[in-house]
Amino acid sequence: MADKVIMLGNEAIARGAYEAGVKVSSAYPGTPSTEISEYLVQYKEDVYEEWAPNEKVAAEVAVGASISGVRSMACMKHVGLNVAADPLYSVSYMGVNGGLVLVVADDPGLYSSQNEQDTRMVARAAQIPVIEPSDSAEAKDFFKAAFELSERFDRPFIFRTTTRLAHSQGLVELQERVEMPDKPYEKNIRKNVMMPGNAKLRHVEIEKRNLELAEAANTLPLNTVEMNDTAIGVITSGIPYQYVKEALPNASVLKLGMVNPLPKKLIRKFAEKVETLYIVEELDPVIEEQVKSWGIRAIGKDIFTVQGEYSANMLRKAILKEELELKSPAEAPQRPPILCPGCPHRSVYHVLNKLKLHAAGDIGCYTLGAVAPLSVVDTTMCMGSSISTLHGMEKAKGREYIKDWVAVIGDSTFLHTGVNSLMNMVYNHATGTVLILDNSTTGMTGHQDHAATGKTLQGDPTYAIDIPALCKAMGVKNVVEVNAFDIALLEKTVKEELEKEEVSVIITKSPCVLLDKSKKPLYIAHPDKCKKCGMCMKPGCPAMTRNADGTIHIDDTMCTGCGLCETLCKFEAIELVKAGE
Ligand SMILES: Cc1ncc(C[n+]2csc(CCOP(=O)(O)OP(=O)(O)O)c2C)c(N)n1
Repeated sequence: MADKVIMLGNEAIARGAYEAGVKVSSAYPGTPSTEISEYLVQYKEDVYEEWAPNEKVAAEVAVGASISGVRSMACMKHVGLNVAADPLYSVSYMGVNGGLVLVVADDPGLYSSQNEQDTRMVARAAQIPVIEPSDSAEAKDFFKAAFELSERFDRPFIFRTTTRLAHSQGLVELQERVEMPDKPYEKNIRKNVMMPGNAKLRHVEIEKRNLELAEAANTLPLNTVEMNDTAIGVITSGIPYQYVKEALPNASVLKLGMVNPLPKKLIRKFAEKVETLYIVEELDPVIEEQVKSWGIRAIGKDIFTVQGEYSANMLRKAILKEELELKSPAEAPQRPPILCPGCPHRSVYHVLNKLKLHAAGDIGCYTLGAVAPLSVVDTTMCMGSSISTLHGMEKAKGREYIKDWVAVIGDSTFLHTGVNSLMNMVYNHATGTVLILDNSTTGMTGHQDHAATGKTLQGDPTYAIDIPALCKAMGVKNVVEVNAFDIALLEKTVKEELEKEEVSVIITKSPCVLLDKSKKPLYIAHPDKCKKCGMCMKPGCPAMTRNADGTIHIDDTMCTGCGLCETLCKFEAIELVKAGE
């Protein structure tokens, strides 16, 4: 009997990749897609995988592997697909040799993203077919099906997941790996060289392929009909299918495993059999708008929201008009996100705050420099944007305007897309100051390595990109490295670099506090020496609280011994009582 195991959605996708005979995977971390690559490591004897510096590179690596004739994949979060959009639109014309699947994880409800975009919209625009599973078992099995369809129809596929699918568990039946023989490589410039004459012909070809796929979708086992009571019929897909089954156990359901292109005949037939047709899809009305455009009457976003996650109760209330008080999932007290105790970003922001500077910010743990009491970061848009935003301000308003501005970016984000922006500053005579907060990891997404950490995804040693040398090679003359906790030197350096009439880069180098597992030094606060001035509290360390009399208490279970408070105390009221190991 086949083994059955409980797996997270992301774990099941990794297993599906292994069983499908995937040989190459490239990814850039992004919640909720990151663990797919981390689970895939266990199959490293069979699947080569890597962290790429960004999603565009990851997608192109996968395309290259596909052209060479092997099954390949790339993984990213929804906003990562924007970074990979350039190759996406063109590989759509090229098609595949070995099967090619991009896993793209959406985040309805914005658990850890800067927007709530719907990947199905991007896929439709790029004419890429999309498969969407509803549980872990489907995550594995549909993933394998995606490769078969990719090769059968010569189309790259998107495998769309959401946070709920990625991070919930279900029973999965393990199967053997299919050892796919490599497809022969045949030189074919009409298919693989996208210059206008070739692309014109390929455009015609892919329209044809997509129509064939849409026709096949009517009978594909990925799309299933469950006929029950015909008073209510629901078209749904992905995780919302689970909510439909819970809220409306007697309804008839057309469950779509392939959400682009849609099975028009199947949908029409289903719609004819039910009295009232509902379309239940999280985020955008992608299925709904198409179905309605075919003249089929359906209820969708008229009563359901385009924001956030759905739930069974939400459907009961909207469809069955049950009087339910929908409780927000966050009944727990609201806790604003904060930097960890001992985080090196905190001392950098303390200095910037002291100097009353504004920061064009970026995406990472250090985005939290936007909130009180640090309150330094004024803008955050997308990865890599800090440096170019600062540059835009200077070009709009002149050098004087940005004298109290810096750009702030993490090491992983700098390598992702910050490099190009810095190049632009040097090229276009900018004078701004950029701080690279180098904590030697991709902290925000859970400590993934990157091109400057000296370790591969598998943890093997490799060449570490030298960030200061990289900046110098691009023509930045002022490159200074400072320990993030040396606040006196950092303050002096920031002041000096802001005065310079050319681009400066300050690299604050201190590893993420969570990377160091050794025993930490311990500090205590002496109430008798404490003058209650509050200096040590300014950076907002969560390990520090005030006693009833206004003196300071350091929570020894939270203190990581960074020593920032000791440095800030002018009265020697904070003492190191135990050295670290
Ligand atoms: C295009 C895109 N890809 C991935 C992500 C997910 N993500 C958010 S921040 C981040 C990198 C954080 O690392 P780093 O810049 O080193 O800063 P740290 O969190 O370590 O302070 C990633 C991968 C994203 N938001 N956008």
